[in-house]
Amino acid sequence: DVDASEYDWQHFFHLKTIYNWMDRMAAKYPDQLTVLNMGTSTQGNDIKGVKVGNNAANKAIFIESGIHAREWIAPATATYIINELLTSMDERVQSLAINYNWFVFPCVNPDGYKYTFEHDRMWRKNRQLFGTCRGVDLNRNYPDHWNSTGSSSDPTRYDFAGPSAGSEVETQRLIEFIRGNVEKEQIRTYISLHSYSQMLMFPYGYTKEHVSNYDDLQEFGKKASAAIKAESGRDYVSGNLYETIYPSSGGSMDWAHAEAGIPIAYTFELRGPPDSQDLFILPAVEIQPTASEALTAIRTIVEAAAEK
Ligand code: ING
Ligand code: ZN
Repeated sequence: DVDASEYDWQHFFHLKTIYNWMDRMAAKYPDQLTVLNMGTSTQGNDIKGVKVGNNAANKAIFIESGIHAREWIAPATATYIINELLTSMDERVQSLAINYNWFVFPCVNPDGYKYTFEHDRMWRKNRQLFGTCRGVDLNRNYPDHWNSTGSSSDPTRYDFAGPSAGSEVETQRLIEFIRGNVEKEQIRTYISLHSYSQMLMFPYGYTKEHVSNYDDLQEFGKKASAAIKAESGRDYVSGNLYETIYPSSGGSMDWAHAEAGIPIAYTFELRGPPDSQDLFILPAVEIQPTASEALTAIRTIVEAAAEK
């Protein structure tokens, strides 16, 4: 563990350190950054995030990461984005900070994230108890075509959808936050960060039927992959989630788009390691380039949507 002042993007950090860092940033940038708390998790950990920007006329972008505990690159990317919005010398990033308000919640599964640091690096779900086993896959728990495809009713499985739609408090807190802010804050873009596979995906996950704005989301996704290719040479595949990765229901992105009415919704699968061992364990030297290309993709999507 390090002091929050030593926070960087060359290491992966414990929940407590990420939260300390957010508090430090709020103290340093009191006019631009506010720390928010959605509430507490199953095991009583705070689900903290930040709002960057406070121009009430601006539309907002919501970024969620760490819904899967072991995908450490996702929270690291989220804090990178927060930092860039406040400190970047790149005029294109400065424009994003000026023209949008940003809600970023780096660890929406704090119990699971802690567990990957303290007990089992490969844990994915939350830590809710079911008899002799634990954990709901929070990205299968959302109340939109819940448990209809690509999820399990078996609590021992990694993709357990939970006992009912929206059963988990982590799911409930995020839903409440979005419902309470989507209109007031004009949240028009929703980004969910995962690893690994290098993909930029949009709804739906539960069906191959096309969303009403399929052509726009496809176009923005293709522009974003081209921008990543130009920046780092990496190939990110873009497309609807069902056909690009695998059918799956109850994901936060489908809920955000279909139930909360947020038109622009993506799930990013960020980089995995260069060799094919331990696919969730990305070398820390990859944090900077991975997070940078993710921000480039978000910027490209937001800019392309603004031109419509
Ligand atoms: N992939 C995502 C998963 O939850 C996904 C893909 C996203 C499915 C959104 C459903 C909805 O399985 C990883 N790597 O977690
Ligand atoms: Zn994931």
